[in-house]
Amino acid sequence: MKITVLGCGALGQLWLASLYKQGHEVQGWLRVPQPFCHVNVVETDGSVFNQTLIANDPDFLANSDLLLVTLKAWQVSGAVKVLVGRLPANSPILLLHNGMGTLEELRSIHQPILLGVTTHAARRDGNVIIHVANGITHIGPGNEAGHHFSYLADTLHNVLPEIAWHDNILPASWKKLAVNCVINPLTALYNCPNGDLRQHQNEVSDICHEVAMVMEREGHHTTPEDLLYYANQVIESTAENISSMLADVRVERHTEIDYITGFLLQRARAHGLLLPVNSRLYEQIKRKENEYERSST
Ligand code: KPL
Repeated sequence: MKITVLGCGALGQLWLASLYKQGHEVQGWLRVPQPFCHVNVVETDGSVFNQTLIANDPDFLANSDLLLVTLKAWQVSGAVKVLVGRLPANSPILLLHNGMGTLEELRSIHQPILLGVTTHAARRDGNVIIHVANGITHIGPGNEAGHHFSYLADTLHNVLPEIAWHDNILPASWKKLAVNCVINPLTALYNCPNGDLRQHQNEVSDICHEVAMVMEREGHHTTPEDLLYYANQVIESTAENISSMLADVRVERHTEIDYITGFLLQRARAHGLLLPVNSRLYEQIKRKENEYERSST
């Protein structure tokens, strides 16, 4: 396949390297246009992929079979809207990011959209991307036109396993949202690795209670206990990790809070629910973000 990867951060480079190794034709797409992108990935087995690949080639984009979007949630809809008219009409766009809400922002787009959530962990260390842990990527249709692309699961599974196709991706997206609502703001506020949240079980449990209330109203059956069990599993399996939100805060970058806790609060409001614990966390992260964003302008 011919695939353009939009966003060449940790996850983007991991996909570029994996696709290239499986013989797919790939290019990167960067916001600041440049003809090449450097991909430097250390795999989980220690092997290194270090190649310069083409980037921002409009002809390649116009013939791409897939646009894989690995940007941060808040960058997605703006960037996709700019590129969508330059893709073949039936080529799907696969969104892989933390949080939810981008589908609503892209509602006017008729291009097939797929949504994915992943538990692969990759982080930047200087100029190198470390593939920290293998995981599962759940993908499924994000709009009506996206329903015909289940075959992609097999193709992508051969590239970066595991891939699971879901005719309804929303339950998997909500489960991941629940974990991000717990781990991301708490680690950013306590400035700690994920594993330290073992010491903050009351807050972890309160967040899960509130998320479960919203999920039930959204029609996804769950219980606070299920979410707490799952969140604690992820806290254990990623104990050494620095969450993406803490990483953003440390380098004073815009965070994904509006698409994580912010999305949860928006859905809660639509159901007339008040979420005091998540509202407080949202305010605290926004205050932090505003402080450094204001001082940099
Ligand atoms: O997705 C993550 C993130 O850091 O954004 C978790 C699951 C919390 C792992 O760190």
